[in-house]
Amino acid sequence: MERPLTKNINPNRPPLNLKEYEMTGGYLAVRTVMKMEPKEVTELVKESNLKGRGGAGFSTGMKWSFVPMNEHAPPVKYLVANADEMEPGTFKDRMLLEGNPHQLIEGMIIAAYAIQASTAYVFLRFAYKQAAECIIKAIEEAYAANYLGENIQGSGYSLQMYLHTGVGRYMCGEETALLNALEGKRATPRAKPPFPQVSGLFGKPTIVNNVETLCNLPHIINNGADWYKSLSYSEDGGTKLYGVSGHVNKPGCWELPMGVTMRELIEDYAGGMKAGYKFRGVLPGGASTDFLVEQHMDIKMDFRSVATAGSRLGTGTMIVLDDRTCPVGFVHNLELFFSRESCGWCTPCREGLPWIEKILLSIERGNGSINDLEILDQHTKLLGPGNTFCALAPGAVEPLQSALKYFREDFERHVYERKCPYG
Ligand code: L3W
Repeated sequence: MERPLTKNINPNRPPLNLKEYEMTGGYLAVRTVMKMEPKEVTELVKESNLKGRGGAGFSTGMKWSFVPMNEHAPPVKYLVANADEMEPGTFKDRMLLEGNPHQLIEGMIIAAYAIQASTAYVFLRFAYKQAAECIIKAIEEAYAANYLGENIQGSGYSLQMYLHTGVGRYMCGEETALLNALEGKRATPRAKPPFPQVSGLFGKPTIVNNVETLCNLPHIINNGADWYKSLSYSEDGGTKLYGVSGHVNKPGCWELPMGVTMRELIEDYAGGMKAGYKFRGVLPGGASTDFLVEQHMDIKMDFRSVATAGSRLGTGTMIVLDDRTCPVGFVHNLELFFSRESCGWCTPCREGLPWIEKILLSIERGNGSINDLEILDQHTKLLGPGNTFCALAPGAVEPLQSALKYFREDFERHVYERKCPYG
């Protein structure tokens, strides 16, 4: 089984420095793309079926192809690596940032060249201090070796790269809020369209790609689209960094073929449930996705299959719910997070999420009424897709709406017994 993204990551030693990275074939792909037309690079990535790993699964090559590249296109363009990993339960990008920072930088140079960006930013989560050190050092080494800066490797192409650390807001993971934050403004989302590919940072064409997405690029360039597609068990190309947390024997993060089943992840890689705990459900892609339950154990963890089962692959890092954890308390904790992280820009999200959180707290403490369940049901629709400015609130109500579907009895017991049955 090939693991291109993580094969050179060893958590017990510092990440590869530039020389060591070059010895593993690092930066060969930069030399290759500099001899290609930018359009050819985009076509190759489109052909590879690489889909965005930040949660939405949008085709990467397709996204790049929306950047205006004709003679009337603005001369200034930007590339941004979205490293603002704050989705609850998600810790996959951290592994790549701390484990092999040059792989990310090489991927960014490839993406920047494809859209002819002159400046690239790594937008990094505030709390990722160790990752910041790794990225700063790698950027300095890449400048010193002329993989960044003026006239890269004599190609005539120049690229400047900067690290920008956020201040710790979940909202900054949304690409347009991220761009506002990078401009020094309050991190509220922007209306789409126009999409950033046309009007992004400072109004210029901008591509925002997730860290894992970018780390795939050197391997696609070096080995081709067919090789990349062959790594996968599904129609989506490549491998995926999957994670499992919760009361399992071996919580962790593994690079596996895209499309392994949920059963393989939980039973084989995470070692099954801990003694004394039974599986009840799973949020497959961080917290802002719908629960899947026992009947879904054999579905493939790829974008289409998880959507067909009524959820989303999201970030691919799953949170397991067991039979000794109260589903109401579990969901309340998540809604507390989302309500605090709402940027307050649109009314349904600003007002609706704290309302949901208060109702859930009241139910959890045994003070809820059966009518509260009806109000929660209504709110999952009122805050659903199309009713809010961005994806934060629709994502936030996904665990709630599916908990009301699969664990309704637990909600009702809280109301009728006037206490949490889990003690
Ligand atoms: C041009 C169109 N471009 C879409 C582009 C768009 C963006 C990408 C995805 O949220 C989800 C969210 C979280 N013309 C386009 C187009 N694009 N239509 O494609 O866009 P979109 O709107 O589908 O999603 P999004 O707003 O980027 C991403 C979910 O991911 N999520 C959160 C993860 C959090 C992290 C983290 O902490 N690292 O990843 C988990 O499930 O809820 O639904 O670039 O421009 N017509």
